[in-house]
Amino acid sequence: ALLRGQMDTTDMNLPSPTPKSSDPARLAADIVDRLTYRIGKDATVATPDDWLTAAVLVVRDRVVERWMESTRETYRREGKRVYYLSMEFLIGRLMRDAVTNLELVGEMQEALGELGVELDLIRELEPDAALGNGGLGRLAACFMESMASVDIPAYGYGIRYQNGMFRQELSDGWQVELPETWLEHGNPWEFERRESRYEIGFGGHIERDDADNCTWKPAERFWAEAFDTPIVGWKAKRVNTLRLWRAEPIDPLELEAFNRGDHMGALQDSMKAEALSRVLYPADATPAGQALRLRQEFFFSSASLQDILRRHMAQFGRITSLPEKAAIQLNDTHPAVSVAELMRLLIDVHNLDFDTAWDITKRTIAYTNHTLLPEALESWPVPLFEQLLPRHMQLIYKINARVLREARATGTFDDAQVAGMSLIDEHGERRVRMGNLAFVGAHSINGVSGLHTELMKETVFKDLHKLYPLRINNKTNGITPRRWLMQCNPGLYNLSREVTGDSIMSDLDAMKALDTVAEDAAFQERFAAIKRANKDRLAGVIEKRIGLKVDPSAMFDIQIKRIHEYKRQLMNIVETVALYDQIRSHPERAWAPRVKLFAGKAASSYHNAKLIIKLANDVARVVNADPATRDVLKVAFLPNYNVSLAEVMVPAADLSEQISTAGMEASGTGNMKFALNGALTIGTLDGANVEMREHIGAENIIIFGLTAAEVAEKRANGYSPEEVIAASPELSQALKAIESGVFSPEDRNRYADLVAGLRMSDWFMVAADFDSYAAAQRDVDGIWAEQPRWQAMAIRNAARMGYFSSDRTIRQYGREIWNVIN
Ligand code: GL9
Repeated sequence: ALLRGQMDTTDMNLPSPTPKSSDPARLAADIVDRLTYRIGKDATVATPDDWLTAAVLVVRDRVVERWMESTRETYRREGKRVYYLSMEFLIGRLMRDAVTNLELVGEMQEALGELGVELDLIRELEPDAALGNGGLGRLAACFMESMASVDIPAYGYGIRYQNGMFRQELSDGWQVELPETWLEHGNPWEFERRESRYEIGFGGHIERDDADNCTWKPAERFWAEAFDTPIVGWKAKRVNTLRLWRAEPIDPLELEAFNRGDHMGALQDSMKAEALSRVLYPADATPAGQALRLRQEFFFSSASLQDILRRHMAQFGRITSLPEKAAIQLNDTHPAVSVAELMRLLIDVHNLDFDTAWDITKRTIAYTNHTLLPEALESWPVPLFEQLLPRHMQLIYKINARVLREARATGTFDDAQVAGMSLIDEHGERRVRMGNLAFVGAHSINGVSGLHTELMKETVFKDLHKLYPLRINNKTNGITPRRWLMQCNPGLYNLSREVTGDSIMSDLDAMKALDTVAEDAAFQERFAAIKRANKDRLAGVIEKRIGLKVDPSAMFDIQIKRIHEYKRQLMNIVETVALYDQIRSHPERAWAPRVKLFAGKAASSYHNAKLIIKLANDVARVVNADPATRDVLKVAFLPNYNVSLAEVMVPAADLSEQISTAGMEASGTGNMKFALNGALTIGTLDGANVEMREHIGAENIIIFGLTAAEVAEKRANGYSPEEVIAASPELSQALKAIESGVFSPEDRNRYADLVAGLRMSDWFMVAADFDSYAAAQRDVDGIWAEQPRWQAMAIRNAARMGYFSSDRTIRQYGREIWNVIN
């Protein structure tokens, strides 16, 4: 063999790699080394991007040893591995994450300093990896970091989109979407694994042999090629792998066609492959419904499962032990086709019988549901499914027959209930229900907050829950305190440690010690000074981005998240208009100065969401230009919200807006980030807000509005928004101003339909909750006027967020679903 070493290296006496030093002088020399030999540039001509790349390569080197050791350790121990399958990983920038978790911040600063380069400046040049839409994708990123931090052997599997989430620009206040090119300067974090590739098929037919064994003969075939990014846990205890797949053509160039002169046709395969991993669907909580999306879902599910089975067989040699050695977590229904693909691989490739395969599948797979919005439940037209994945369609019918047999055998379900449990929706065009497929193919189905999990049992999965009552469980979301406290708010982190000791990054519950100094005037002053410095920095960003000057001593009131009607940015804007009216009518009152900040992207096809962005900008234009309110009210919409912008806005917030219609936000995770950074929350009893209130204490959070049960009751019994509006002079006046064009004099009808929607149906209960919201805002003003009280509340918020560390969430998954820790 050419490579003897591939067989057995034990007695070969190979030289070991040079251990990587973390001495600043050594780091500096290594950076120059990478610049010279890897990038091929002299220090005198190196651009800031070159310095960043060189620095990343040096940091990456420090990760690799721990990475290999982690992999070897799991192998030696014959440990169980966790596989997190997700269409989205919103990881953002990795430099600061890696450097802090390696505990090399000071050393890297010094090393770069010696070279005349500022770490904080080149860090800002790193592209923000936005391979996700919002909360679901960011949760996957926090989970990856936590799994490494709590020492769980885990792989994240997803798609290496060439274009992630679009870049948002504002043109005259309207959202404009532009492609994001995060790979423009290459990606020094990743390792391309040309040897790790799998064949992915679509279409074609099924061949059956005499023994009734099936083989799928796809008509189209591609490669999935792996790119690995190391994910460093806290103190580099463990380094896990994020493995993202890129599609490659099997036939990059059909020479025969090319020679015929059909140059485009010759590249057909390449173009089809490229389309597969080209772009992230930017629809938040509404399925795209296009064939390409289903192809993407199958592409990464199949590649990941083939990789998982290959690794399992290579180490254990016996497919039936899969559930003891692998836990596969499906992040929402996007990878739900994995249920059918795992069945196909077990039956057609590993020659198991259906029953054994079904048992293994269910014991290996678990599913997390992230939303109850009916429009978000994925389903695919049967003809499309059948055409792209004929073998999977067969298996789904077989699985369905079995589930429906089990349901009927209980004798407790009527026909309508059985139809609701079916994997096939038979109303109108027949469709494959991905949520039901994920449910029946999993041993665990979890929601992401206590409320959401209970609602899941009562609504979408009511009957499946009755049939399999032990499967649904709750795992309340969390956030990683490394990125969302230590890295984004070093001031507060360092101040906290004076009181809590050094353990908070591995034990966020230790923040509780801050309770003891919540009323301490000297501590409050230092706490407030840190907030003020963070606000000064954000004020600088606001001025730079949109040219607006804001007063950092005013209350920073922030709502940042995807723009969605259920998240009710509209209610916030309407209340802003009402407040503006009030201030103008009563200039003599002592108004609490506020800066109202918004940021977030709207799905490209979501008309009302885009209109809401425009409204925020229109209101901002009028309010900010009015000398009558100049000293007390400013409104700003910051473009292109992403993880990096969140890292600046979250630590600068005084007030966090978490005001979704109760029952509609599955959890929320921004709510947790704000509270941990010492903002007060104004919010509804929705998602994780409910549990935040329990932990923070009802006296330290401002709750208003209808409960989920009250919302359901109102919707069921008919609710008349017009009556509610008529009874509220503030709301009436604000709506009249908006619909009559006060904020859009150049197009007076711009908001007529939007407001008519509130008057006529108001599904999201904006009118119903308005007065309660406005009153809560005035309570907030009252607290703001008593600064010592505000500061005490803010400190208690930061102190009591320990439960919402994603380390806690991941440990619960590890114990209760994956069985990887005891
Ligand atoms: C979401 C929920 O809407 C959030 O409430 C929840 O916090 C996150 C994480 O569990 O999941 N579900 C969902 O589809 N999105 C969420 O944010 N949207 C996307 O990010 C695509």
